[in-house]
Amino acid sequence: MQSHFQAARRRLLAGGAGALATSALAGFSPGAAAQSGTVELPMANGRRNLVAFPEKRPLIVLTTRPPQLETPWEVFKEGVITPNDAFFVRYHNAGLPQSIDGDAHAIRIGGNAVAKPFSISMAELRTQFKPVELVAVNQCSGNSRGHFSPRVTGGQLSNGAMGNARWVGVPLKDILARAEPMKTARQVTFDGLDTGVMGGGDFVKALEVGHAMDGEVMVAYEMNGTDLPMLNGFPVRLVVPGYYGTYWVKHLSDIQVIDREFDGFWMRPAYRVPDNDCACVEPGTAPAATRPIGRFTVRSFITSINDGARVAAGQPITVRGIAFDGGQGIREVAWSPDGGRVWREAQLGPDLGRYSFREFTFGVVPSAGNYDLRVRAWNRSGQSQPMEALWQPAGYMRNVVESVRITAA
Ligand SMILES: Nc1nc2c(c(=O)[nH]1)N[C@H]1C(S)=C(S)[C@@H](COP(=O)(O)O)O[C@H]1N2
Ligand SMILES: [Mo]
Repeated sequence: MQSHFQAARRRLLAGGAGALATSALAGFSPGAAAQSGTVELPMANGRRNLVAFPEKRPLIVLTTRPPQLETPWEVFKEGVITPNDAFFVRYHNAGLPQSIDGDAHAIRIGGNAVAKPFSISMAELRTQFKPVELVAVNQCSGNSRGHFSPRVTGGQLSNGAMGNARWVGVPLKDILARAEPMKTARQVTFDGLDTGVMGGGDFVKALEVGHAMDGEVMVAYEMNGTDLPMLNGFPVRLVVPGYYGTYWVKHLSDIQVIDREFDGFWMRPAYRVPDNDCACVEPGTAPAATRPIGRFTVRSFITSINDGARVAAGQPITVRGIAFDGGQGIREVAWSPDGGRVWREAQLGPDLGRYSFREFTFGVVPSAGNYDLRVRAWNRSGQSQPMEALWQPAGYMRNVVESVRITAA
C-alpha cells in the first residue's frame, strides 16, 4: 500500500485526478455550465435537464444547490459497474466543502464510549491498515420516488439514484478497535465535512455498534480503482454494504462511539420507515410507529430495452438486466412476456459478490404483437419483489416488479 499511496500523492502534486478532486467545486457555477440537453422521464412533468458537474458527465439535475444528480438510465446498459463520472450524487445541505486537500484530511475517532480517542490522516489510513475490496451497490432510499402513486413529496427521482462500484478501504472495525471501545458503547455516529445551512442541520448518521463492528462496514478511499470523485465523498466515505445510501457518509471527518442512541434530525424524524414487515402503509395514511431505514429490498430491472420500444418481429433478441438485494445475494431471476401470467427463468451472469448488481439475460424471438415484459428476482433467503407497488409516505424502498411494454412488428 505504501507504493499505492505514493502514486496517489504524486498524481495530486502533478495535477492529475487528485489535484482535480482537490479543487473540484471551486469556481464552478452550474448555471454557467453548458446544459447538455434534456431527458424525458416516465412520470408526470418528467422533463429534466442534463448538466455536467466537475468530474461528471452530463447527469439528470434534480437540484443544483446542493447538487442532486441522477444517473441517466442509458448508463446501466454499459455494464454492471457504474462509472465514477456517471455515479449519482445526493446531498442534503448546501454547505459543501469547495476544496479538500486529500493529504491533509484526517478523521477523528472519539466519543464517550472509547478509551483512546485518536485522529488518523489519509496517509496513515492507507498504510497502517490492511485494505479490503468490495463491489457494492449504493442506492438512495428515495430511488424511484417519482413513480409513487399516490405521489409523495421529496425529490421526484426515477430509477437512477443507484450505482454499483468497486470500493477499496479499511474495515471500520479495525479503526474502531484502535480507539478501544468500552462496554458501554451503543452506537457509532458519522459526520462529514459538509455543514448544515438550514433545515435539519449538519448531516450526521448513526449505526448500532454491532453493525459498525461487523467487519463489512468500510471506510473507503477508492472507487473503481481511483480516488473518489469530489461529489461522491473525496477523499473518504463510509460504505455500508446492503444498506441505503443515507448511511454512506461522504467526506468522513468525525466518528464517535457513544453510550446512547443518537437522535439527531437525520436519524429521527428523517429516514424512517413504517415499523412493520412490508415497511408500508395504506396509501395516504401515516404509520403508527417507525424505525430507521435499513437494508435494501430486492430489485430487478431490464436495462437493454426501454419501455415503449419497437423491435423486429421474428428476430432473436437478448434482453439484459440487473438485480440486487440487501446482501443475501440474488438466487434467481424470472421473466414474463405477458405481464406476469407465464414465468420463465433468466440466466444469471458473473457473481461479483452478494452486494453487487447481478447481471441476468434471457432470449426472446418475439412474434408480431405487444408484450408486457416483467422481471422478478429472489434472493438467497427467498425474499422477492411485490407485483403491486407498496406505499409509504416518504417514498422510500420502492421495489415493485417493473413493466417494460414493447411492440414487435
Ligand atoms: N456528507 C454527506 N454524506 C452523505 C449525504 C450528505 O448529504 N452528506 N447524503 C447521503 C445520502 S442520503 C445518499 S443517498 C448517499 C449518496 O451517495 P452519492 O452522492 O455518492 O451517490 O450519500 C449519503 N452521504
Ligand atoms: Mo439518500
